[in-house]
Amino acid sequence: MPDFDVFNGDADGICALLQLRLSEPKKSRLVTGTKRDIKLLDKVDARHGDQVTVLDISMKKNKSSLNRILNASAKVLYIDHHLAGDIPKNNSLQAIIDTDPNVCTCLLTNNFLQGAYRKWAAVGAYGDNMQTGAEKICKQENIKTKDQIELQKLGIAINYNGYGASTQDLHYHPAELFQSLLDYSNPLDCIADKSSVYKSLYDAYESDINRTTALKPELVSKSIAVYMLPDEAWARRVSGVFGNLLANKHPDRAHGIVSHHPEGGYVISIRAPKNNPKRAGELCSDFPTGGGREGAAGINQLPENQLPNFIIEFQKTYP
Ligand SMILES: [Mn+2]
Repeated sequence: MPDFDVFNGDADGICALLQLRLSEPKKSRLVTGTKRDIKLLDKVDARHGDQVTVLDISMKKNKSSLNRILNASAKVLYIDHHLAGDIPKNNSLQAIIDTDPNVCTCLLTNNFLQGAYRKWAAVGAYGDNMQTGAEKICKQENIKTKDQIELQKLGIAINYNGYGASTQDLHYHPAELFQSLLDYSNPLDCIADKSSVYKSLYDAYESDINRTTALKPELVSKSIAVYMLPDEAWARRVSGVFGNLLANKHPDRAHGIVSHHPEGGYVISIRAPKNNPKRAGELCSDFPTGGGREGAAGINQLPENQLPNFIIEFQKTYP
């Protein structure tokens, strides 16, 4: 049976796996989902001798399944930048975990592969809103400014595709998107190819993000802003990239994006201030279905009556 490649359906997860599978091509079983679908190891039924590669999902949130997989004598390569909790001591586990707010899974994978596919690492880092890391790579690669902007747009478009309540909300299933991007060892070739997914994805992103310009914050101060999005699929798709856009525009402010969960309650996206990326993960982890990292976090389904309480905690976190 083929091995398992388990990856977050956002730009960071997809571009980390692109680097690995361009370096070591293999037909694997792809296990992924929307950006918020992170308990992916529950879906992996690995046996003795299987290789399981896990990218860009919290080890803490997948701990029991990870132990089950290790107990089945499968080998695991785990690369991630979310909260991990205690890392199991097991010779079959190779864990590369770094929760530094300026590091993402693509940058860790780039180091692991000694820069084998730096441009794809830059795309994923841009997608995860890690400009500093992405720009460093572009410098090493002597990438022209014009191309750098294109790599950033590709990263944003792939990241945008990951957001939605279910994979039906997405333009492309993340596994399908990964497969079609795997045709390009150089992302600039994907950008230049008029028949690639890039153009249609970027057009969709632009049309969704343009609709946010009419939105006014529900709550705004020097230190925070909260936006409520309408109960529509475009709003669910755009919530994460809209948060990144606001974070870049107002780097001293923390941002909360509230969108509607189709089954009731709210989906919350939090961006810590870009100039002090701290405490977003802690804040969201205090609520059931919440989690994330220092700079960016979220709650998958916040009960309606919990919203006022959440806003109070948000204000306390970023006074
Ligand atoms: Mn990531």
